[in-house]
Amino acid sequence: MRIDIVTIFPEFFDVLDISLLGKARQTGLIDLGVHNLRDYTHDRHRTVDDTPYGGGAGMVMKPEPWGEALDGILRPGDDTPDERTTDHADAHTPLVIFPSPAGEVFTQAMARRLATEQHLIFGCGRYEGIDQRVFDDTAARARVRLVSLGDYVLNGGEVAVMAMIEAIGRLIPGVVGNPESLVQESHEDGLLEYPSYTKPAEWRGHEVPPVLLSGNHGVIAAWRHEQQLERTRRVRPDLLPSEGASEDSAP
Ligand code: 5OB
Repeated sequence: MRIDIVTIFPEFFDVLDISLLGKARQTGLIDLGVHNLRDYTHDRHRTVDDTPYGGGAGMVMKPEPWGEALDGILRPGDDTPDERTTDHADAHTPLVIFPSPAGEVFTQAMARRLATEQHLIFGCGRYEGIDQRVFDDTAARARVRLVSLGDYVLNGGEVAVMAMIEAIGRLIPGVVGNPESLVQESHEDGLLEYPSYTKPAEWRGHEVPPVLLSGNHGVIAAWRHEQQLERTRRVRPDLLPSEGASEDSAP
């Protein structure tokens, strides 16, 4: 998978050289390009923002540097030139993601779909946002999505992009060594994870639940599933299908 990031803080992504995803880059599974938005400005101060039309607090990111940066990344021929047509709705067309609190919420299901893409481009906005015409202009050449990490405030898109790349990257075949470990995770089966224990069997007076020492794999699996349900009911009831939903909503 090719991943491009446009940001005014390129050093922020230096940490992608290490850890699991750093290995995926070395082996060629992930091909990462980080682009400094200021490299696409032409004034002495490398200005990327300006005051909003219509007034209001804060600054808005200017369209021109974004246009030039994305022009270079989306240059025709960069992505399977022979199959390039007017059809933008397939995994061969780059997908441009702008992290935004105004976007659709990022989920594990979205991460799974994004892990099948050939080329993802992340545009990290700062300040109060990016000139709307950047999204409109880009949508004429590529697929564009605004994606939110959740209902809270961040100063910019960088942290959101880092989280998305970690969630997506580990789902690319070969990036995580043991595919079994992927399906056991919280959210992969729609439930939270069961509690885990390792040795010693007793620590500071706390015992490992005896069922886990029983050696009976059927009973252990049933206990773990019950723990998942109990936990999910208690802290994330929103993840469970509500019992009344099907009756209440007549077709
Ligand atoms: N808040 N997801 C939640 C976000 C966010 C703020 C952002 C980007 C993504 O700022 C650009």
